[in-house]
Amino acid sequence: METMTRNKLSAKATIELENKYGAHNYHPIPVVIERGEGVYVWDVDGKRYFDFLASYSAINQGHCHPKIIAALIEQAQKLTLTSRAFYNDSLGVYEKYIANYFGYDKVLPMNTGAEGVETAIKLTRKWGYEKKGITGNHAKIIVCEGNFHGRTISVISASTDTESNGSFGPYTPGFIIIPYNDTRALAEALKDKTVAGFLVEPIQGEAGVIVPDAGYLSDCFDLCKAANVLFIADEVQTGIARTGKRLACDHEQVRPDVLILGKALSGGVYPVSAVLADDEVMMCIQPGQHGSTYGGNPLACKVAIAAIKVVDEEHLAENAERLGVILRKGLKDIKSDMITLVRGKGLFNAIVIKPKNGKTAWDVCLALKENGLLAKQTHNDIIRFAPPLVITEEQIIECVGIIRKTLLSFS
Ligand code: IF1
Repeated sequence: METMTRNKLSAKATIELENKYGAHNYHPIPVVIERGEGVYVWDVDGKRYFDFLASYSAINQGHCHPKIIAALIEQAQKLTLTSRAFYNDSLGVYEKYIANYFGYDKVLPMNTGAEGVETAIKLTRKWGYEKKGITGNHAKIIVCEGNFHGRTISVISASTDTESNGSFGPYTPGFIIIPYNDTRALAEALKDKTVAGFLVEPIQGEAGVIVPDAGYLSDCFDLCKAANVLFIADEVQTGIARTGKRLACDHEQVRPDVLILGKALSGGVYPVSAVLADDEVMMCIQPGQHGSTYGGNPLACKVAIAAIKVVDEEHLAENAERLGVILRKGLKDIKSDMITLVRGKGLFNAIVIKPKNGKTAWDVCLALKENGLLAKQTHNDIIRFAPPLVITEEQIIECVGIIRKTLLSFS
C-alpha cells in the first residue's frame, strides 16, 4: 500500500503513526477521516460516510457549520484568550446570552464536560456547607449506577464502570450510588441529611441510551426539593436539542438547580462547557475559588453563541423529535434477529445487538462502515445511532436502508 499519494498519508500509514506515537487509550473503527460537512464525513481515500455518532453528540449542528466556522474565524483573527485576570468584550455578552437562553441567573464557563461536572460537584458541596449547613467535608452527592460523567478522578470515583475507574484509585469519597430509574432508592438515600446534591443524566448515554420511565426526572426533582438537595442535570450529551427538546429535562418541565452543558454547546468546533445556576447556588463560589485558563475565552464565547443560534434558526429540536420517531420505527421494522432492542428519544438512539455466529456489535460497525455509515458500539453489544440534527427525512430513510442491508447481510 502506498504510504503517500499527492502529499497525503495513506489511511494505513496514518493509523500506524497513531499506533506508534499516540497513547493507546482508544480502539477506533479503522477509518481515517479527512473532511466533514453537515451529516457527512469523507475519508482520506475520498469515500463518503454518514456520521451516525456526531462525535458523541458534540456535532448536533453538523460538521463545520458555516455560521459557527465564520464566528470562529472572525474572532480568531481578533482576540482568542485574555485569561480571567482581565475583562474582555465577549464574555459578559456570552454570559447574558446563555444565562437568558437557559433561564438562569448566572453561568460559570469552563471547557470540557468533565470540568463542568467537577465544577458542579464543587459548587454543590460549597452550597451544602454554606447554605444547607452540612458540617465541613461531609457533603455527599448521590449518583446512579451506569453513569458516565467524564474521566477525571473525582468523576470516575462516582462511576460503577470498572473500565472507567479500574486501577485509578484511591478514589474521591462522598458519593452515594443508587440504581438509575428508581425513585424509591433516591427517596431512601435522601434521608441522609449530609446529602447536598443528586447528579443524574436525564438519559444515560454511555450506559447505552437508557431512557428512564416517564415521570422519573420530575419525581426525582420533587424528592430533591423536599429534602433541600440540589437536582444536578448532566446534559452534556442529552442537551442542545439532541433528544427533541432544548434540554432533555424539558420533556418533563424539570428545571435543574444546577445545569451542566458541553459538547454541542459549541457545535463540535471548540471545547466549551458551562454550569448554570441561580445566585443562591452560584454565589457560593467567590473570586479565587474556582476557574481555568481557557474558561470563558473570547473564542469560546463567540463560537457558542453562533452554535446556539443555529439550533434555533434551523429548528434542530423539532427536527430531532420528528425524525427520531421515523428512525426508531425504521429500525424496529428491520427483520433481523441480531436486533433485540431499539430505544431512544429524539435523535439519541441505540440498538442492542445479539451476537450471531460469533459476529458482535463491533463487526456490525465494521460492516456499516463498508456500507457508508459510521457508528460505534458501547459496552460490547450496544450501537448508538446519533446523527447530526441537521439530517433530513430522506437521509434518515437512506440510513435505515443501509442499517437494514448491513444487518441482513449477517446470515
Ligand atoms: C470519551 C459517551 C463516553 C458525557 C456526559 C460528561 C462527559 C461526557 C453525559 C464528559 C462525555 C464522551 C467522552 C468520550 C466519549 C463520550 C462518552 F458517553 F458520550 F459515550 F466516554 F462515555 N457527561 N462523553 O457523555 O465530557 O470531558 O468528554 O467533554 O471519554 O471517550 P468531556
